[in-house]
Amino acid sequence: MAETFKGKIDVDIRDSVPDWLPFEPAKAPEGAPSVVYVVLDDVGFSAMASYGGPIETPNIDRVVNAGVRYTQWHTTALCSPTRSCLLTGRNHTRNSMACITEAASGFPNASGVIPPENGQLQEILGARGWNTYMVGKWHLCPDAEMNLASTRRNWPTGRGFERFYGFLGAETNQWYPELVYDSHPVDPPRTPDEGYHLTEDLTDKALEFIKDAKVLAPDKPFFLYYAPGACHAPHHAPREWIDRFKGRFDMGYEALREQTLARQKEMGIVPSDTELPPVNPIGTPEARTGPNGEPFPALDYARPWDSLSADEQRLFCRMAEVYAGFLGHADAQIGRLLDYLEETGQRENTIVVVVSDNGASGEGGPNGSVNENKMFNGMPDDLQENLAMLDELGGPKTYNHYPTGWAMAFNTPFKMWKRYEFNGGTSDACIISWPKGIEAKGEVREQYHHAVDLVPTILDALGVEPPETLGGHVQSRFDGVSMRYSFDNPSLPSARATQFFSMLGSRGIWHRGWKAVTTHPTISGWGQFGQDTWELYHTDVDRSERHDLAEQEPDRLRELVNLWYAEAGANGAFPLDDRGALEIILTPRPVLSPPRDRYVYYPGVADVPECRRSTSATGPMPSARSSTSTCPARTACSSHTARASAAMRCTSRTTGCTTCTASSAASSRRSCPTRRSRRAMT
Ligand SMILES: [Ca+2]
Repeated sequence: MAETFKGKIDVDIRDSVPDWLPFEPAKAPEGAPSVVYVVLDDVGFSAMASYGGPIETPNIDRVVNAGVRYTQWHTTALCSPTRSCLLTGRNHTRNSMACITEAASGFPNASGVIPPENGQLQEILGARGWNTYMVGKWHLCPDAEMNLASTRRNWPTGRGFERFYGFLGAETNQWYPELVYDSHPVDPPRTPDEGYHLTEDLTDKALEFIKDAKVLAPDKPFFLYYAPGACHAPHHAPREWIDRFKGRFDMGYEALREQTLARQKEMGIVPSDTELPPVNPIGTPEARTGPNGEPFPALDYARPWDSLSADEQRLFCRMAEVYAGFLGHADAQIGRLLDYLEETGQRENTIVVVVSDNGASGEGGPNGSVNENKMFNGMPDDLQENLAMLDELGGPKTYNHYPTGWAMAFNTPFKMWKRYEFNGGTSDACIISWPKGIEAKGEVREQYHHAVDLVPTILDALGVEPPETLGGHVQSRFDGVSMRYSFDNPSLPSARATQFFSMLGSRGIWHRGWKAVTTHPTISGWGQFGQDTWELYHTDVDRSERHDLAEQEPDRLRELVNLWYAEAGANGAFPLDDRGALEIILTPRPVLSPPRDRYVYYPGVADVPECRRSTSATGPMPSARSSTSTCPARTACSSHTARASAAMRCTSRTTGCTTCTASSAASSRRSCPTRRSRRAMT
């Protein structure tokens, strides 16, 4: 808020009195805490040992042991939408993030552009005297603005972060990332042969940013948004980290669920009578079709472990070991951040929040993939080919993702996974510690909360009033409420009464301990939302959504479904979009410059984004279903890295991978006209 000049202005400066106040930057209150958000990606509710899971994260445990962890904290079921909630305190549809930015559809609920009236935490804190830094995954910028000719209004530096080092899209190769530093792309400082991994690089930069300012202003607090690629696909981790988990998943994913649930009960993470739901709770391609006979989504089911061949079990186990190594390695990097804060005496007065943005991912399908770009190019994975790559999994030659069975196991005790509004998609880890401000140490909290609650919580803890205007924009109301009351009060009732969910055709509503949820498959193209089956669960006692009470309590179900429509309307959630992936990808969207006949490339310029579909956003949309590609070549290399695959898609080659040599991944970056290998549904 601008201050009025209170000095005196005369003709001669000697007769005038200055007043610096209107011109000085804001200063945070003395002793104001710093804030660190650690936002993990696609880490399911039960992946970490602190939530009963199989993967030890001793450094995140340092946060757990110094604070509280929530067992009924929720997110949207997807990346960009949750990230918008974490930074704005508003629901995803009000943030125009009904889905990921790549799936923007040109409606107020899904433009991929967060409205300025929904100010972001870094914008608020930056204006109040905090330094603001971000490293890692952004995913809050529309496709058409992710290039060097575009406005930077929706880049991290355009939305309040003073410094940024990371990637703009949904995912990136952890060995050869597509890095942006503030406002332009840069190359990684090292190669994998020289010991490079993205999570380490991001952590180096986070420490550098903090130290750069602490040298000059040791008392100035900061907000760090630390968002590693871990553990979104591609699952890439140093070999020694993967090998630490060798043999740890040999029991298979169904047995892992049982072991995890037993630990969760012992730890008080879930009620002691919680039961595991069946595998494939909403159907399989064999057992269910849509209202007009449409197929069930081909990849959204899990194969029973005992139906797998020994070779398949061996391959699938290694895929889980790679994921565990990826998370364990990220945890070690988080440890470096904590070490620094402790060694410099800052930890006591730093609020550290660790969350995941959604449940574990089912995008690997029932068989997983050694190179998920194959799936995106319509090429099925081949078991023998994949087995031959077993020792390479997680390394620079793969772009891998585990099968759905592990997603289910890492979401224990819940149903389904990322994209779905069952708790498997939306119930996530949330750990908050602030040694100076929270007395509780290592305690569990059961109050029901959501990603939209974090911004009000942080502002409450910092004593910062939400601004009425920000950058000239009158600010809208928060959907979230502060969780601070629960820090030291395990028995107070939830401050939340209602939370609505909507993602890719899957819908749910929680209200005072009860939840209604549809069985509508996401990305199914089924439509006909009025015909959806709604199930009813008493989640206060039935966290795993095991006992459907729809028949016993039809009035309560009707009330909740009506409430869903009311909340969806109030949150601008319509239209609903459950279209298939291809149709979503091929939706006409704004383009920076119209298609033309001649493209001129100069040597030495920055990398150029993927070529675009030659349909303008305002023009007709001819046969989206039959159109096959934005590029003349879609066939990806079956065994090479995504970098090479990306190159394949954007050159005029039609088949085969001519860049596929052992050393080509790095060199192809300069010859490839693309830096990006984004996927559709991440
Ligand atoms: Ca995610």
